[in-house]
Amino acid sequence: MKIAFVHCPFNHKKFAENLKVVDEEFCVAPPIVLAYVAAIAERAGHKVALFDCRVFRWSMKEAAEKIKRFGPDLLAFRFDTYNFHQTLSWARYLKERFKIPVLAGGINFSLYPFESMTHNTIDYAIIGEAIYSLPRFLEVLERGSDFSKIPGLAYRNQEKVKLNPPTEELANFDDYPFPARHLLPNERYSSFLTQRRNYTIMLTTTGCPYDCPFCAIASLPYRVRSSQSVIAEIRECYEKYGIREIDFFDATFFMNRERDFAIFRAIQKEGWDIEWACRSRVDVVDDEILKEAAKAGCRRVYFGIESSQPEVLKAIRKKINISQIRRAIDTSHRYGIKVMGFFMVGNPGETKKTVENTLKFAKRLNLDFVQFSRAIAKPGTQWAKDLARESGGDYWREFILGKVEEKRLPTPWTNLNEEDIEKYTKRAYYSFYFRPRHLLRIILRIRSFAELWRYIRVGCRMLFSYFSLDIKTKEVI
Ligand code: B12
Ligand code: SF4
Repeated sequence: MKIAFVHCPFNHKKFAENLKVVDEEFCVAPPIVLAYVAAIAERAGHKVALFDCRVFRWSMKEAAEKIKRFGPDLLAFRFDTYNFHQTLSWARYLKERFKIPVLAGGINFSLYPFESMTHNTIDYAIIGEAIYSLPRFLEVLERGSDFSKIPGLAYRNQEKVKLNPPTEELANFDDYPFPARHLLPNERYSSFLTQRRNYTIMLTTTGCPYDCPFCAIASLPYRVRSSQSVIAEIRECYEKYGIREIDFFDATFFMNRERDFAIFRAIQKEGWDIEWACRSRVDVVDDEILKEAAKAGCRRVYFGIESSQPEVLKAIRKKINISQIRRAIDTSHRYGIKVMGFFMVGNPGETKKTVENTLKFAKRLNLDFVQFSRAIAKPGTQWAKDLARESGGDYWREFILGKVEEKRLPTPWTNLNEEDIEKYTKRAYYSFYFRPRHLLRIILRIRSFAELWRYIRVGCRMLFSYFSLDIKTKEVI
């Protein structure tokens, strides 16, 4: 069977946590999830192609022309919640054009399977993991039509949606094939902070063992790949795809010390000239691990800090404290690792004063980069469940059903209103990045013309967004 995996363009949504400029400029990353699913189909003996319409900026029509040359029997899409309708419109267009079935999967099908299947464009969907269900589904689709025994499959039978429960058993992450990077234009990807090409993203764990109520990853099962598996994937990236920079997208790296040390030793022993970045909690790092990470090419760590106010950190159940934050940042800097701090504006109990204090703290910490996001009730989180209970309706469910427009969600946990949160977030970026000392620090570190151009472009957009605020807001912080 010939399967066309399609990665559609997506853009900033009103309910998103990030400012538009951040969503649009932060990264054009490879669609690694689709590359995983494509690799599963390929391992099962099918012919696959992956069309990254986002990176090539293809219109639907252009994408259709490329896909036509491949001549698929099946179209496959990954759906997240935010971009559900945007992806659906692509699926609808291509399905009408090719008159072939549409297969769907992705996190939104674990959260809202029935609601997603109310849209007739989607013929089949895999709920949960594709590793075992997808090969079985493709086999049945090719040879027969009894879908009733495929775990985690959603399909239609005489116009009725059928939903087979997914298997309870969780696959070992080591059993996954490596993402099918041979189907991707690896030389085209980059992030705002990328220093080298080729650049890729990689996953060495899924989920997270913590349970922060605002986080969508907290509900996903935590699985860890072995050092051997990760090292083999790095080797493949380095030798086969010329990759020289890796962004580990794990929710929180540095949680499995012995495994991590084994990975660091292998990178050094093999002499792989790579630089890498990762995300981490501040309370799982220490001198030893950051020192070894730096020796193995770690150049940036993104720490989830969220707030400087103990009462806010307590309210969001982050389970970290100020001295852990300071220690993690100072230690990273000691070993030449740059630090990005993630903060949220509009947390439970947040006031103008707490935002102001957090911003002052971020400046004092000597962070290299910051990201301020709006605290929102993301789909699948405890906050979203609480909001649905208190407001008597689940916005995300209604959104998938197509009954409500894209809009900002209420934040009843703070007295700050929607406008305040938006303004303080913009103000925080301006106030952090446009300090003369910080600007000079950035300029002195620029390593290429491309990097300079990136900073100018994003800087101008941030300035524009700040100057569109009214005078009163500018004076707030
Ligand atoms: C890597 C990643 C990305 C990558 C790659 C995405 C891609 N298209 O391949 C990039 C950086 C591009 C990305 C972008 C975005 N992401 Co993202 N991403 C992740 C991340 C960190 C890891 C996902 C992963 O690799 N999992 C490992 C794979 C093996 O497991 P899996 O995802 O569960 O996939 C399995 C099944 O779902 C199923 N499956 C998945 N897709 C498909 C498709 C088909 C056809 C089939 C049959 C099966 C199937 O099979 C897979 C293998 O078993 C997750 C957070 C997390 N830790 O999970 C966020 C996450 C999924 N992303 C999220 C979001 C919001 C986005 C963006 C909207 C962000 C933005 N505003 O720009 C965009 C939208 C991207 C898009 N439309 O594709 C949210 C989703 C929330 C939601 N309910 O919608 C998450 C949970 C992060 C978060 N903190 O909220 N993302
Ligand atoms: S915020 Fe970080 S630590 Fe908390 S659940 Fe999410 S990924 Fe884990």
